[in-house]
Amino acid sequence: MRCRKCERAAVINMRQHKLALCGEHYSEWFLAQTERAIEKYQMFTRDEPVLVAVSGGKDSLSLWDALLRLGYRADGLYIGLGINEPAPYSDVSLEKTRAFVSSVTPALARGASVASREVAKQSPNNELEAASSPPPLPAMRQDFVPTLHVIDIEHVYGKTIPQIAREKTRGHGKPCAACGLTKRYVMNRIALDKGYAVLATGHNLDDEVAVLLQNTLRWQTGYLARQAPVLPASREGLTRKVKPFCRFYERETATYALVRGIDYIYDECPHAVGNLTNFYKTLLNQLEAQSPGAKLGFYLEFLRARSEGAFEQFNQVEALHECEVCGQPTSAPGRCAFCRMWDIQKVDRAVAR
Ligand code: Q46
Ligand code: ZN
Ligand code: ZN
Repeated sequence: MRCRKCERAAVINMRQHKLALCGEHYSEWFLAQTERAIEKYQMFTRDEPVLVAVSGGKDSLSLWDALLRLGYRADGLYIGLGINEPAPYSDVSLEKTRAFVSSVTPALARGASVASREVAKQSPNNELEAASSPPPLPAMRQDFVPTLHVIDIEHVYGKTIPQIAREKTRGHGKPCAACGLTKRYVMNRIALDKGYAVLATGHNLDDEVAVLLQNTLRWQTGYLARQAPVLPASREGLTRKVKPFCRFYERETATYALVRGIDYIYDECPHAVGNLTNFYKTLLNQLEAQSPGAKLGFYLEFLRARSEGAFEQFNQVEALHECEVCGQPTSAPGRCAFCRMWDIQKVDRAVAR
């Protein structure tokens, strides 16, 4: 397969776009599409500081990389969950994130390429090995050096996610509910406290469509009303949340990471194995194999219907209260779910934060 633009060996063939591209032209295309999504959905401007939630995985590291190359003022936030059984998932993901920062920081300073052929060679995708040279980077601003914020949950709150999950009913079975609540809280808190205009996450099209299918099968109209590339800061205490990669297939973000030489953690969190979202992803992949573009069509048509007001009546902002401990918005009076789960009692916002 040859690149549509230059006849070099293609690293990816996107059937839904009928487009095959080499590493250099794919990087260009990927960055242009990212920029287009940011502008189309009015996510943020070049003057606004952006906080990227990074997990060490391909999506979040690619997102941070792409935003930096596009000239946005993007910092990273890594949340250490303490998930190291049965495999050292958290330790390895922090290592990968730190390695990314140290590889990209000097590159940003000198405007050089960080693409690594070594990583491309390790790729299971043989086409990538055919890429003859690492693609050059687009011009990037020289006046910004990104910061990585690391919040270690055990260090700040006294327990790892698996430990708190074992203690609380919320964590029965898998720790995902406790983990999700904690991550959402900490991301919002740090974004607000450190003055970021917006919080960006690396959710890709496969993630979004799996959630969409899940919510549609159950006609969760409230969730459908709130599923969007941009979640505005609907009230004080909540930050704007955006998903610049929501139109990229998972294999597209993986290919960008490989082409750019980003070394990410390949393994999923051990608790993600066998979850419902992965089951829906498998179903949707079967659909996509029969009908290329089906996932993208499902998502974009949903966004169109949503923008035409199909779910407007279900988009009710709950009457929110202020948590009596940390001050964060909460649906019921008293302590918020986070402060209750972590048993934060007193008005000590330094601890809650
Ligand atoms: S990190 Fe946390 Fe996920 Fe692992 S424990 Fe579940 S929610 S699966 S995105
Ligand atoms: Zn090309
Ligand atoms: Zn609280």
